[in-house]
Amino acid sequence: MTGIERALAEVVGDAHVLTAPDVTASYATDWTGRFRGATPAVVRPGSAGEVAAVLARCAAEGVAVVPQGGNTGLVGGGVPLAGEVVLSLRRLATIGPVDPLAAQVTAGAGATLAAVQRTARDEGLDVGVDLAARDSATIGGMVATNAGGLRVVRHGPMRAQVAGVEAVRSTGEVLSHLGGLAKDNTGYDLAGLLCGSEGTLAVVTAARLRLVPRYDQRVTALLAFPGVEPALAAAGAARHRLVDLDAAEVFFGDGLALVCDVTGLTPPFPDPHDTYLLLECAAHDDPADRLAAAVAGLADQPAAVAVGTDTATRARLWAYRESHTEAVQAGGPPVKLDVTLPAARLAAFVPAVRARVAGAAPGARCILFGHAADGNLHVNVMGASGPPSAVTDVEAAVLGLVAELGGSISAEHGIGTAKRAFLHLNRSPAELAAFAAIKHALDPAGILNPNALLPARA
Ligand code: 2HG
Ligand code: ZN
Repeated sequence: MTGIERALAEVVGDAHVLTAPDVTASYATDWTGRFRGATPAVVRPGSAGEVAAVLARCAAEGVAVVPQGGNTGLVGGGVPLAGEVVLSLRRLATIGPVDPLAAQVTAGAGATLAAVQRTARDEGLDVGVDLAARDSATIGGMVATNAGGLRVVRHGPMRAQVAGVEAVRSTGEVLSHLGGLAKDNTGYDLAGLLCGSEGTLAVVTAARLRLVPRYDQRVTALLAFPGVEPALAAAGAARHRLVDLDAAEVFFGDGLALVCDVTGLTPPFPDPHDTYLLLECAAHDDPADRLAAAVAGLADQPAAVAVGTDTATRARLWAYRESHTEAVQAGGPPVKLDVTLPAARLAAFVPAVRARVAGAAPGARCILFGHAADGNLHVNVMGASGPPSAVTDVEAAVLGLVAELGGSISAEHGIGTAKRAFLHLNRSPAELAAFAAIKHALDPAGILNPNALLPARA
């Protein structure tokens, strides 16, 4: 062990400083395999106090740290790309009792979303955010990245669920504000600031979460359309008409064919269609009639409809959408982009982005899917991951188009390391200067997640 590793072992115990390369390897690579780093040590503290002592020692030695939860991020924001120490928060997995009156719970940073969902559901409540990586994604990482997911249309992103956080600065100071008061106008909203800060300002160790009602009656409908315009018009109509709309997801014929090829799922309809819209309603009473009436009232009727009210049918309809990430990944690490467009420009973006990708990387496959009601599309480009310059051409082409259309280059996955060179497309020099000032004020040693979010210093 080196000097810093011994110092960290004094804090967390020898068993919680991992240094063997075969053990640390999985902490040094992201889920897609696109971002690969190396680390001298993975440190696994068991309390906020230990996180504080670890950070204080790292700051004293000028050792940079990459905080990491479930390592499900898709933008390289949790990968030690320049040999940083990995600070794994997974041992902070305690979930407090649910407060049924306030409808809140406090969860440790390392608790998985699925574990918190189970705790909340046992009390007749639920977590407002849901996403496909629920079994591995952790609350700390979800706060740090302001995770979005499948229910944003109804409950908002992670920031809307967070009523307070506990976090540790690189100075070793613990910021704890977990009271969860509904009204609390006592100064800066540090919890809000830390949501989406991607581990660059402080390390989130726990969060007080607002919970939402647990809706036991769910109905899911998959609608097929001949083009993207009527599908998005249907998503907009559903949003206005259905108070219990829980999700409105979009995907396309090429993505569905890929999903069916890779997973062996049978296609939902005998004939292929251009665009698919998955709507889900959830309520205390059966929302099936309300959903059927909304579909019947659509100006452009879908060419085909499949409805699921039982768990197995609903799961199959969801699998067409949720298996996209895995199906794309089966072709090797793709270029992954995650963008939002203004609602009125989303339909035009679809053919435009396909054309830009074809221009930047001839022969690459552009698989689009996402959260229709949020204007959020995931642009996955397969077969363009050759030389890094070609990847950058695709990224520059797509993100440039997004910026031209007034969109965001990161809807829900964050900037990470993948998009830091493009942040200027969305953020002015004045905003970036404010970001730098905040970073310096909270992390004066500059050791927290140095490769993520903020543009590299010249
Ligand atoms: C989803 O919506 C996730 O399924 C992952 O945000 C998106 O794989 C992706 O690009
Ligand atoms: Zn998504």
